[in-house]
Amino acid sequence: MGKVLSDERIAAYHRDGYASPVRAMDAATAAAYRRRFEAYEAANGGWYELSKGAKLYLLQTWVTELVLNPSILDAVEDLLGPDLFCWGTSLFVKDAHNPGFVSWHQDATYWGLDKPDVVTAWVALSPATEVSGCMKVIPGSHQWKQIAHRDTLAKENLLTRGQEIAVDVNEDEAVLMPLQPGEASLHHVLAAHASEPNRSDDRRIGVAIRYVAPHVQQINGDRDAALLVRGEDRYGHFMHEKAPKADMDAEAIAEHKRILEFRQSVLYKGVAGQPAHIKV
Ligand SMILES: O=C(O)CCC(=O)C(=O)O
Repeated sequence: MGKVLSDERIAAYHRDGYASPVRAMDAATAAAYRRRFEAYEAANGGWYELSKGAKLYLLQTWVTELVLNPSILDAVEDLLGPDLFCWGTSLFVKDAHNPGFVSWHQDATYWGLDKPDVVTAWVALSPATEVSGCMKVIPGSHQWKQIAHRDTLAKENLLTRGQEIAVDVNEDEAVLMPLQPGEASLHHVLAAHASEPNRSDDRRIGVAIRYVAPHVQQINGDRDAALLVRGEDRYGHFMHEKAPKADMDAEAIAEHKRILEFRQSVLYKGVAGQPAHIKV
């Protein structure tokens, strides 16, 4: 038995490349995070503007609290071990009846990380259902290793480059990962996943948190940065980030800007054009 995942669930994650659902917080707490997200969004020109703020956990304490959520960290520790960095966060918001979708892809494709010991916790702040376009995954696809992707830069695609996996994915094999507010799914950095548009009357709001084991290294740039969220760093591969003392604290804004400029140079290496959504 792990800290929160049973041996069976841990074995299933290693076999299938995902574990879902995992309870991260109760529904009332998730609703409170949704209110904080929507208040910040209202003050900052909509979620689209916000999505440019990858690594929002360096600016907004509600996101910092999410990345430090003990239940999420316990579950990720069961998969990656006791030492954990948060390497990035990304907001995935699909408004009601919005055509936004996510093409089939493997996260590892452009991240430049040299080992697959990277887990995403995707935390639902509103219902993520088949109708609202929850994530779907191909079980076992993390065993495919890295597959080539093509950049579509498609307008309605929420991904950085509109990237899609350059092989036919058999939709019949796909498994949905529906989540209630306060639940999270966990997926492997090589798992092929996607999601359909939101056909529901509510928004589908998710915060994707990327956790990395400290022995992983950035190989697309000289250095990378991450926030140590549990345990120790025995490797020194990442510059240590600082959590914000308060929302939009001046020191945090300066640090966030410096780190994002570097991060974009990694994510957009070799791509022409600059799609709006930075998915890390
Ligand atoms: O929110 C979605 O539908 C897709 C999220 C995703 O691709 C990810 O978290 O890696």
